[in-house]
Amino acid sequence: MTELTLYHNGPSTCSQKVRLILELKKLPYVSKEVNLLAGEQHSPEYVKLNPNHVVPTLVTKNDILIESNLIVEYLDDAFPEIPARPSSPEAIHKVRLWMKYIDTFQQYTGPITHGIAVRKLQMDKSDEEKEADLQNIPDPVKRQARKETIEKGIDAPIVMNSLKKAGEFLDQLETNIEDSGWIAGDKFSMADACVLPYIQRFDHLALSEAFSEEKRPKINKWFRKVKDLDFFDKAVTNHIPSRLVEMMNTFGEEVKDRALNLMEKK
Ligand SMILES: N[C@@H](CCC(=O)N[C@@H](CS)C(=O)NCC(=O)O)C(=O)O
Repeated sequence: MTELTLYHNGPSTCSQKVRLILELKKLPYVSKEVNLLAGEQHSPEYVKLNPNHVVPTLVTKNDILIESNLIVEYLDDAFPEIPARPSSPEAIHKVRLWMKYIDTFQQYTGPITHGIAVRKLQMDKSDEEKEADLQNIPDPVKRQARKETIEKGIDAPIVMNSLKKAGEFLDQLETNIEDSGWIAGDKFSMADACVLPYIQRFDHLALSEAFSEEKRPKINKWFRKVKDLDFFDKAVTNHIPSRLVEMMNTFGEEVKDRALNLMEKK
């Protein structure tokens, strides 16, 4: 019997990766939802577990683990019965390249999501509440970037640049999906788990035209394959309130054409 407690958030991309691997491996865990919109990631109790004020955090019998990609690696090392890595060293190298890439790419998803949708969800907050939210962000660079994103939305330079990076990410992915239909090797692996949440997010933000059958057919097919996995809903869909998906979609539709153009800007 495993003794794992996951501090996570339903829609959070980094949390989705970990839940996908937990479900792939059929590992039971105690679920502790951290409400990011309410700022629970900044609470003193949570910051003791994760000093970076972010989700996810995995608590095991012996340790407190942070960093989603490293948690995924840990799960495969600790529970190898159902593997999340392919077997050939070359395919494992490809998995690692993708994990490294995604670790860098993660910084662009926050601005895209905040710039298109989260800023709209925060409109009801008073100026004092908004300022308090900003002051909770420990890194001053990130704090300033978030401020610009909330104020200017898709016109904030950081959001525009992030959308361009998203287009590059999609190009990279389209050329890397193998004949097997997966990213590395012949099965769903931690590389697919780490990439999926970003494609899912673009889909929620009404940007799926960027990987339509005509535009990026391999991603289109891959995304359908991942969603067909028998543990997909348990790991992903069931944790994301449909009301939130509808809102992300509505706000995405409002800026969709410009966002898609920025994604394709070379
Ligand atoms: N490198 C970290 C990044 C974690 C991260 O940025 N998590 C986001 C959700 S996907 C978060 O908790 N954001 C809260 C905030 O920005 O206030 C990881 O991979 O675990």
